[in-house]
Amino acid sequence: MTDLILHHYPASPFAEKARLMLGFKGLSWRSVLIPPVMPKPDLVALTGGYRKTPVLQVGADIYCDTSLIARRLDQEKALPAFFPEGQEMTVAAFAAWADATLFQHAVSLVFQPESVAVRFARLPPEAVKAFIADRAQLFSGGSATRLPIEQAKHQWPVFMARLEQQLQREEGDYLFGEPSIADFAVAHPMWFLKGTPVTSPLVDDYPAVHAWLGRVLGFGHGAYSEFTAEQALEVARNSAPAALPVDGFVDPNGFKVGDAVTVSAVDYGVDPVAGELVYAGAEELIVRRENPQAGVVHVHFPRLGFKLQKH
Ligand SMILES: N[C@@H](CCC(=O)N[C@@H](CS)C(=O)NCC(=O)O)C(=O)O
Repeated sequence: MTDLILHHYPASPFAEKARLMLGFKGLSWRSVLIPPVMPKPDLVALTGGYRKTPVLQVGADIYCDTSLIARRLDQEKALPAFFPEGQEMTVAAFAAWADATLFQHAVSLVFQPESVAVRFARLPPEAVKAFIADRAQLFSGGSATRLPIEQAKHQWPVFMARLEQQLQREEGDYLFGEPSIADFAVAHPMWFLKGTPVTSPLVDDYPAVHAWLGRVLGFGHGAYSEFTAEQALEVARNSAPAALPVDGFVDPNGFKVGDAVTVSAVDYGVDPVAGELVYAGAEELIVRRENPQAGVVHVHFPRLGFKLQKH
């Protein structure tokens, strides 16, 4: 069973990034809806503790973080590529900036009181309170901080003017000519802002960005069908993890295959995942773990933005 299974929820911007990446590749996938707040027992049974959204499952292999999910999808279907030949460094670095800085600004803008009042208008006050408490917990222990709204408002026009200028060139319809991971990483914070009329002018006031966003969102989500968390766990239990990559990469901190380790994000959602290190490469870390619900799984993380510690 090698179906692509995306664990996600509709309102998540990073999940939208992943859905658009699947659409861009024209892939078919299974959709497992997860809760937007903790607890997420079925997801954590697969990841071993990682709680962020989305997570991609392929059999008994679990991929955390959209930067790694993009690389896994390129393996699944090489073309069209997220990292076009000759532009690998440019588009990866640009995407990392957008996923961190641009997204952080969008979060601050979306969670300003005027926008929250509209976005959460139909939710009962307790649900809003629970959401805010969950997100405070999400940030505890990590290096990321919430950007004050004044600072987000102050800086946003700089980013938008630069994007507008980049997209006004005539060399192609996308940020770097042909589509790349950079487009998907910039599109999801924009999609987030387009969620209510309070914040949508922050995107729509820029005509080239507005037109470009229409093209990226136009890739759609690919073909998907609903799947339950229990079905996804059954797939994991009934599958064996894929063969491990083989290369001569030497971990700079001396971690070796077989070490008992934890892997955690450094920015936010830093919940550690404990297991046996089975691969430490230049881009990717893989930890083997076992639990009764999921069986033996390999949990994959990007090296960038995560830390490895002895367990
Ligand atoms: N670097 C991560 C960021 C993922 C992320 O921040 N996701 C948000 C939702 S858009 C999240 O996990 N929020 C808390 C949650 O869903 O529990 C990635 O690229 O996947």
